[in-house]
Amino acid sequence: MRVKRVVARDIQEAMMKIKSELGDDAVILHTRYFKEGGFLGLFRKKYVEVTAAVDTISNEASKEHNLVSRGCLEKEQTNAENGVGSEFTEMKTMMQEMSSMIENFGQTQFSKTGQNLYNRLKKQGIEDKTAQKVVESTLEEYAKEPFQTADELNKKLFTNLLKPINKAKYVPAVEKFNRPKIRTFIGPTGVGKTTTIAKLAAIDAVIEKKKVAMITVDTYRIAAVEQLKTIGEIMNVPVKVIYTPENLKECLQKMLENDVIYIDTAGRSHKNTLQVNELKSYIDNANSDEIFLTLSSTIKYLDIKDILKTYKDLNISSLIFTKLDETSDYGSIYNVACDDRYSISYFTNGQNIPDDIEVAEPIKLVQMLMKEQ
Ligand SMILES: Nc1nc2c(ncn2[C@@H]2O[C@H](COP(=O)(O)OP(=O)(O)OP(=O)(O)O)[C@@H](O)[C@H]2O)c(=O)[nH]1
Ligand SMILES: [Mg+2]
Repeated sequence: MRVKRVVARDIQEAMMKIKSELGDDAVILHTRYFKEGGFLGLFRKKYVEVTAAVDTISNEASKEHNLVSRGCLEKEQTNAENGVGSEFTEMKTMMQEMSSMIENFGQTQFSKTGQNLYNRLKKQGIEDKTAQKVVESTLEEYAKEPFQTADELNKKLFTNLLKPINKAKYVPAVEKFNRPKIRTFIGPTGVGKTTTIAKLAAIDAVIEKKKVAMITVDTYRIAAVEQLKTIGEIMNVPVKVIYTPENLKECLQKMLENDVIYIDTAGRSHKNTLQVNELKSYIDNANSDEIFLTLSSTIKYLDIKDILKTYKDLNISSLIFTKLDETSDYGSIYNVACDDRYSISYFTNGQNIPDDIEVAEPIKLVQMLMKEQ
């Protein structure tokens, strides 16, 4: 096969050139119009570039498809696609394979079982790559030793879902002998920071009989101070209100007799850098043992990623996911758990204090993911 590329002022001139170079049997492979030359973008000339080929093996076949004499671009392309020799057929097959590869790029082709598993994980909002890996390892195990029942398949899926998130298990900070453990809660507005503090403080104070105190630096809303004071009164736990970061440091030094101190902060939009910086100055003065970034499980994964980026310099110890009772898609939590940088400490699943909170065991997350809806 001989291939030739010519550039001309118009299609007729191009055809003439092709004909004289490759003869009557040439087949047009590609046509492109472009502009060139001129001055400051003006007076640019229009050209046509034609790529053609002649099949040196099957000239007989190519004669039937002589395109040059027709001078019609559309027909030329169709005939080129129909092919005039084995090389053209081969080329066409390759092109088809390539375009299907491009279409399926990033998505492995699974068997029917694999596809069902994959769809199930995607429906939960699990990221593409992760879902593929989990399904691949489940299918590999199936290939070695085919499972007999759906139950067995589910068990394998369970183990493979658990593997990447085992690292997300939270290890609480060790209790101090001579000074209180300080636990600070930050996060976007309305996610349930104050309610979560109330739950944990109640467990510590009422069930574990620890000496607990609460501090709020959320003085932007009167209701926020009132909210924590009311909770404190019910649980018989003292509540301090702090107005400046320096004030926080002094206050903490006077509270050394406590076992645990909970610090509540104002909800901050991750899009407001000023607010996040102000929060940072409180954190710098708190010398916290644990900083919990509280997130609602109803937040979209894309937004969660944004929030994590904004809070990345705040020395987060662990994440808390609230309002699990308000969603049935746990994929975003799973995606975060797959990220080595984060551990997850608690899940909350309702408004009841202190009942609706549990330690975020990775196994619980997989159980929720696997629950048929
Ligand atoms: N369904 C459900 N509601 C919850 C949960 N946790 C908190 N809430 C509710 O969410 C609302 C906001 O809770 P708060 O604790 O005030 O949230 P916050 O993050 O302190 O809010 P700001 O201080 O305004 O940023 C309240 O109505 C809570 O009862 C949960 O796990 N499930
Ligand atoms: Mg609050």
